[in-house]
Amino acid sequence: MSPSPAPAARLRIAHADDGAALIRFEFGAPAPEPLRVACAPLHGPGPVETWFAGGIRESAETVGAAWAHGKHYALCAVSVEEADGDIETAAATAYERLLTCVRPSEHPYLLRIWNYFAAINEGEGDDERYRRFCVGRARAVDGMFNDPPPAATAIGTDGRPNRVQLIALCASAPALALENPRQTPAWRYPREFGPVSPGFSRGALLDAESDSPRLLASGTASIVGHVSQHVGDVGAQLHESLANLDALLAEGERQAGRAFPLANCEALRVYLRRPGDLAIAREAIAASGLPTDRVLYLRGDVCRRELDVEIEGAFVAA
Ligand code: 3EB
Repeated sequence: MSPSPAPAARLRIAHADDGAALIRFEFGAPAPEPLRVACAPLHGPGPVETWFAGGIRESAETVGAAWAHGKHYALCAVSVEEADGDIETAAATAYERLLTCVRPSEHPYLLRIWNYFAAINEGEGDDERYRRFCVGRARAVDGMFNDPPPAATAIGTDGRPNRVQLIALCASAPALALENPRQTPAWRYPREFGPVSPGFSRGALLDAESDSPRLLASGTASIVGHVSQHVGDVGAQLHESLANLDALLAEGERQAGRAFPLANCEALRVYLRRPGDLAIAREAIAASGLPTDRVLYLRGDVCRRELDVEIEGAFVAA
């Protein structure tokens, strides 16, 4: 008797174009579509990253919003124009709309959110746009959002300030939120990093009870405790970010009872502040044991101005 095929994973990520995807990220020049991200691709398997979640029961896209519902997972993407560069209000409006869409739906749990907007480091001190964004987000979210917060990324895109863009992976059941033993939880960052602490977890463990758990790593930078490391040295920053990723994967293994080896990376994004750092970054990634053909290098600004690189990715259990 031939063995029965393994049950299909609830989620699968590929760098190929396909209309059947739940989420189809497209990276490139600024454009108003809700899933078009204005981070220029620098190197990698292509400008499109697709997340599959089985059959799509319903999907729609309109001005400033897109959604798609599968069985276990859903996409909700919301873009809001910044009136006169007011990122705080735009962030609050975007999060209000996101929660209005998601909470009464069949997929009320936010597992992972990508936050994109231009000129993230513009403004000084508490006026920095990233810090204003954090204030707007904190103002708009509900109690469920922080208990615990989703895994996330916040990256500065190319172009001039015009809109804030949220792309959220939602689900019918919660994920297991992960923290990183090498890093202070972001919600406990001290006051020096802004008036409100950022609301995100370091990672999310999906389908932990199934045959194919997945670990989604949040945007991971060269931060140990709450302190930025290796300022001015992008190679050392990437090395430290990879050490943080290793620690997160080990934490996932502790919680899931399944290993998440670097070789099982399904997709990794490397955001570089300076395109000229590409060669150094590729060298560090090649030495890490990550599958280099699944790594997409993008131009993007880390929300801490002193840092030059951030990584995020998805890992399948061994
Ligand atoms: C950090 O560790 C880097 O504000 O949603 C990473 C992931 C970062 C998400 C967010 C910020 C966010 O603090 C920055």
